[in-house]
Amino acid sequence: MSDKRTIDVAATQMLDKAKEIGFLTTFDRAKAQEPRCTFGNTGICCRICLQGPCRILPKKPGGNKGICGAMDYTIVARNIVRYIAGGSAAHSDHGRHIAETVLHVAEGKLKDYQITDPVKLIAVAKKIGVETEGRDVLAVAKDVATAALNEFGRVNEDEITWITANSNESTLDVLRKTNIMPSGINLSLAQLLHQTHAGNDADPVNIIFGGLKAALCDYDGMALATDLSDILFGTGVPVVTEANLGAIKAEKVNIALHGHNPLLSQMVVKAAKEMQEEAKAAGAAGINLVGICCTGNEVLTREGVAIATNFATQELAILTGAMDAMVVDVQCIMPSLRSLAECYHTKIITTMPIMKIPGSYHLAFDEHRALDSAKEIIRLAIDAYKTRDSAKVCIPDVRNTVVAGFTLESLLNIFKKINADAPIRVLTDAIAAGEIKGVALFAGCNNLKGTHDENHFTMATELAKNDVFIVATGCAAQAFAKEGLLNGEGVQKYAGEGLKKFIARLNAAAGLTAELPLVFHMGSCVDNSRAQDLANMMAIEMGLDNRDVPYVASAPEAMSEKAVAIGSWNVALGNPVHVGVVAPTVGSTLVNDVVTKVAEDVFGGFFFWETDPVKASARLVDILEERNWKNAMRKKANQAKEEAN
Ligand code: XCC
Ligand code: SF4
Repeated sequence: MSDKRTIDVAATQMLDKAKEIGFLTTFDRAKAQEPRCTFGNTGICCRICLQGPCRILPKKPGGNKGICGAMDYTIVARNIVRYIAGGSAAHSDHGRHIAETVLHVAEGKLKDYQITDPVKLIAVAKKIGVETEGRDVLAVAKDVATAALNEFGRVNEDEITWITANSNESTLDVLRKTNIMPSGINLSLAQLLHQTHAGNDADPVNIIFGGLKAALCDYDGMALATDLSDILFGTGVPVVTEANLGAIKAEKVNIALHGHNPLLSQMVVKAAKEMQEEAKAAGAAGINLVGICCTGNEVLTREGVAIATNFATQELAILTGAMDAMVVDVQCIMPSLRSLAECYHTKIITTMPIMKIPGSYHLAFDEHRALDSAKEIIRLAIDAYKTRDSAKVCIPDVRNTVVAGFTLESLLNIFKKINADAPIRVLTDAIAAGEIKGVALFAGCNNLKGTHDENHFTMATELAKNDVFIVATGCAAQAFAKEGLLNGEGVQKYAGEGLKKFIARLNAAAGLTAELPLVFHMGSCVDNSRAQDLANMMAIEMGLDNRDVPYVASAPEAMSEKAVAIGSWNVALGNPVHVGVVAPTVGSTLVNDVVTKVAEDVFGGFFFWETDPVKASARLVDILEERNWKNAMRKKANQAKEEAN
């Protein structure tokens, strides 16, 4: 664990303040956990049955296996795939909630939601084979939502819809041959829990394949979540806003939208527009919404809401003393928020039946009265504002301009202005010309095993210097937002010559009022599906299998089970994946070799763990160069063959 806590200037100020007034934050708690238990850290601690925990103790007679005889490789494999099950359940349950809402809109049961993007609806319907010709929008929406809900309960041999519709043929071939193509999401997740029950599967490779099947369910759940959220709330277009704690405004009623699910936060955005006067009547200058984690990314992408901060620094938003309410839905919400809020006037409002924090205010969110729920929340915030102690307010004067909203559609719209017939060619031609080396996706969380945001910042600037086109989601994207990489200045400061030229060309064509950024913010964690769509399009345009596309992914500060699931489906779909913390697979050489080496032969994708951000960046650049070089050789060989004929 590093002594330096964060590279974020605003966070540093707040952490100093916390120290001054004696608050212990997640940064202190991370320190308290050191030194870590080596068994847990390397994955060789099994707690799957009540005889456990069993650890691998090779020096003791009988200690080289668990009590049941499970070897290190079985224990490590079981532990890691159970992370995937957790992550996949979270993402897909989020998707199910959105799908259910779309269904109820189509059935006319919900008054506060409507189909906002019928163009996307038709595109999605066509993609998954729902008839659209001459049909009413709501009828199509009903079929699309039903198709999404069918992904969950299917128990027959039929293949899952969204993966099949989105993936390229050669990728699907691999998924089928390796027997990891899921049918239903619930089925695959239940099967994986069954497979890893005590005394069940002991074969690490078989367990990993079960894990990959569950990871594909994670992909499916997030792909449909993205599609249906766009249909319901609109597909984001470029927006200009700001990021970091300086986006919290002393003179306004501040409400943070935190979690993942846009169903409620979208309504809060709408209600806030209508209720500015109520806030003014309470003596404030208005209502100011800010986002944290992926709910923040959702409302940033569609509504231009500013970013307050990302995962590891969520507590610090309360320490500003100016946060009147923090509305949370699901996932990545620290239980510590409530006890911190107690020292201030801040109201923590939980809203979902599966996410409550003892002692916090719970407002049961109901889609049937969504806007009213949102208004109640805003009134709670206004009431809290009235009790705010202005002597305690201390907001770091730190903010950066953010240009975001790059859903794949809005990115392609920019490309279209250069090449109307084949927009994606703008990107692939630049790669072919050697102007840029390829594409890197940065995704994932914060992890206090390292310095907060440091891996994110170092890696993005290193790759930019090496002319890699960068897209980002999740808390990684928020780190870039706070550090000034999501604006035109970032390009001038950090891009290599080739990348600079490429982005300048896009700027000239885009005709936006703001300069395009160094890193293109694609949205929340479920929007990693947008990045995969980009990789799939590149493969088609370049005439390649996904495994050969100059596209890499990285989670420099991975934390959550969801990050493990995302990384795993990236591998299965052919992408090299860097993770900036050492995964608990290293306790078994066999398992570690399977996911870092053998996987490449089978899927084209593989993992590597590297905590040093400079080394990790160099490896990613090497991988892109190797893929480009191999593609060029292949092309040459094909040409020679053709000429010989
Ligand atoms: Fe959570 Fe999505 Fe990770 Fe951030 S990046 S800590 S999962 S909010 Ni998904
Ligand atoms: Fe120990 Fe086996 Fe039980 Fe795991 S499943 S806790 S290794 S006895």
